[in-house]
Amino acid sequence: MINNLNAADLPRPAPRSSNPEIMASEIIERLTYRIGKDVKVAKPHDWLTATILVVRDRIIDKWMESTRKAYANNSKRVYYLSLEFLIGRLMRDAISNIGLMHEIRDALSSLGVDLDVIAGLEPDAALGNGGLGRLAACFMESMATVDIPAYGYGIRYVHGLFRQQMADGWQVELPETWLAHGNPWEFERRESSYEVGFGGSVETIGGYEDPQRFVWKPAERVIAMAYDTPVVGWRGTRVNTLRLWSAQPIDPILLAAFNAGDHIGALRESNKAESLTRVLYPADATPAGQELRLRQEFFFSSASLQDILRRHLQQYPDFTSLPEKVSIQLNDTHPAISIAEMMRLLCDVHGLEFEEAWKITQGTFSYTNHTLLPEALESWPVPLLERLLPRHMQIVYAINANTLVYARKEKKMADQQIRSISLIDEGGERRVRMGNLAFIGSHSINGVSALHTDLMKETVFADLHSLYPDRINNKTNGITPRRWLMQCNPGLTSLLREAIGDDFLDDAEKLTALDRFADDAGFREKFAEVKRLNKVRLANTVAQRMGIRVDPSAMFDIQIKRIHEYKRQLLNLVETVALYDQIRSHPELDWVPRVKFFAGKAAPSYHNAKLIIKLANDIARVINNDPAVRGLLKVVFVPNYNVSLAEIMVPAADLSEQISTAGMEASGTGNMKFALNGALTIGTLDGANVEMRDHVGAENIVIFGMTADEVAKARAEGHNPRAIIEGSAELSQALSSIASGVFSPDDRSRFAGLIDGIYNSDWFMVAADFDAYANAQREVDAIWSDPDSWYAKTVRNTARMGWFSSDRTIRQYATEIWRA
Ligand code: F55
Repeated sequence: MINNLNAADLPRPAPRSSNPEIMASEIIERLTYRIGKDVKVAKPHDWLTATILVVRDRIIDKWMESTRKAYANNSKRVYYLSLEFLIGRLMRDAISNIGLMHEIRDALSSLGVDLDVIAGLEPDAALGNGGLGRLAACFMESMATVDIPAYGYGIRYVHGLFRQQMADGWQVELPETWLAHGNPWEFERRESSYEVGFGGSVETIGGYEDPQRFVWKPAERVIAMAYDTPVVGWRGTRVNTLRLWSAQPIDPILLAAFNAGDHIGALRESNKAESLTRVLYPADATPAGQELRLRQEFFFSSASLQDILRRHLQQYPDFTSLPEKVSIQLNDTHPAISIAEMMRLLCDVHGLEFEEAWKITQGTFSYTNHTLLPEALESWPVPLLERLLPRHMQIVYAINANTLVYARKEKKMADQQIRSISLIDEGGERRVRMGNLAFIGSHSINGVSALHTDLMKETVFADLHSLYPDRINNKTNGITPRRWLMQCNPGLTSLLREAIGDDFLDDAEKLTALDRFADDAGFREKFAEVKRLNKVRLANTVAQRMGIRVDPSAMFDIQIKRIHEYKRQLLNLVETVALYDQIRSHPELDWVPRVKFFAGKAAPSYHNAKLIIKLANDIARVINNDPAVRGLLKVVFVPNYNVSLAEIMVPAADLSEQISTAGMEASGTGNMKFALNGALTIGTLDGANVEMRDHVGAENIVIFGMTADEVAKARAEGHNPRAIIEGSAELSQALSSIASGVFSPDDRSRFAGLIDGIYNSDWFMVAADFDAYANAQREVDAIWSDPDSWYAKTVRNTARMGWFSSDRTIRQYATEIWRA
């Protein structure tokens, strides 16, 4: 064995060449010897695989170097635990970050292959639902970019987020199969396997005299096997690892049963194990609450922690240094059971005392909250936890006892506060509150925008905040400018380089140099031309996929995100109907031609969200076919929204719709992508919109509607939507036409329930904000009608959005939370 040599003395492969000719011959080599095909019979997918293998080689050298460096320097390691990583495609990102775009393109074209064509065949890794999962993907790229030794831990779902198809305007979910052609990015690590248990009982050893020890005897066990994907930072500075766990049976087949003729029964256990990591839960706000989901959460938490502790012990004598050398960031509460699992591993497996283990646990963990919606806060029934994770339930009780004693005795908290900070929700069926567990077990709890963080302190975590006033802090979200500017918008990137040089490529905040070009008519014209070409590209995509023709000279007004009542696609649709009515009643006015684009998936069990999709399609059919509209308004619902579609739609937007009910969108990140790419935002004072206004300037964003305080007040005091509706002729007409079936002649009452919700409670303030929104839209029209003013504003948006780079966010996590 030679692995006991010094790193410097190890035999190494020759460095990979970046010469296009050599890379071309390597691609042929991979095609022949790895895929087993010659050039004549190779399919486009084979070219893609061969190219990825050649790109991957160039990353591996840097990958190993990064791993060695972290070890040699005794650097602190950051672990990002997330049940979701919404990555999208990897190849373009990787090629561009290692700076080989031209070379690979040339290598391929010398072989008669078009890089763009094969890049388009790469499936999206859609291992996430929406913003939370996409944030994890941006963070992975930024952590590599700012040179932080980091690992992402998650689940290697066989099926990512479902594909969305339209059947007569209704969403239909189809299984997604991203691994169908194999996954050339990943490395299976059979040696990194861990056992994860479920069920069974807890045995107590020792007692009065000896220190008491607990041993969990699980009834079921599965193997967690690691798959590693390299994540390259900008300019290839550092390559980190995304480690995704796959569940494997301990016995692939029960031979005794098989031999006894029970061929199905022999596979039952094996199938059960594998089903653990088969599919991503498709809900992005309401936790599924099924046992399988809790199993997924514990499975990946336990495997990750075992891996983390093993790596630590390889390098350090014991766990006293854990908080100094390891930071574990919990992406929402989905991995919160890790707190109890860490305590179990430290106490039961490694023999630490409870108090000592608790200090280490708290010093190591930090938790990010992504939502305040009460229905989104995870909690698990006590009986379920007791049955599936009996030892963890004991640990939860022990943590709770310590916390409540401290709160009552030292902090003199009253019953009401004690009830709210308790890990156990006693109202009704007893449940364990995962948010409280994550909070109490962490030294840092952060929100994802300034407003959201303030609301965390005032609402769900008010009592925990008064108990631990130093813990809550803000880390406003960001997006990676590599994917969300340089790759998705090469036209704009070139123009920016021409205008302000290359500094912004390494530091997005250098985009401020563009500010002065807002007043330069020549520049604005070029900026507008880039936008036009991006709109043509989207128009072509829509023509090709849906057979709908849209005019690229119209304003492209885009709302793309998960479908949710709080995100208020319905407000946008109602306003669309009102505008449609206006255009027909006032044909003599100068209406600004618009195309309203929508895209997004609804959770399969979210009835109203699915109805909203159907409404969008019903409205589109009527408006797009009405000659009285004279093409001034078009509505397009683009199916199967995913990262790759976003990469086409974001650069093509003139207007970005960020219109959630104030106080309900924790941050939003799509808002940032659009503004960076030169769209004007119409939005509420919600989430990160508030900080976007501060950065781009109030004159460069169109803000409307109630504030979070006003929403809270209206809800508390009860507002009267009926009176509001009666007071607005446009709104009443739009609502009654939808409710009466103008857009659904085949089922006139289809939308009656949806509209009743506005009349009867208007929880999401659709009626309350309607007039303000409609007026804001006419203000947008006025700006559009003066192109100089429009493009001056949109240029300033691009110039001033650099702060929203996820590099800045990650640096703040690193200095203020991880101290890495
Ligand atoms: C997924 C699963 C469950 Cl069980 C609950 C929530 C989710 C989820 O996808 N949440 C989510 O995407 N939250 C979003 O996080 C973004 C990143 O912080 C925010 O920008 C956005 O406001 C928030 O809704």
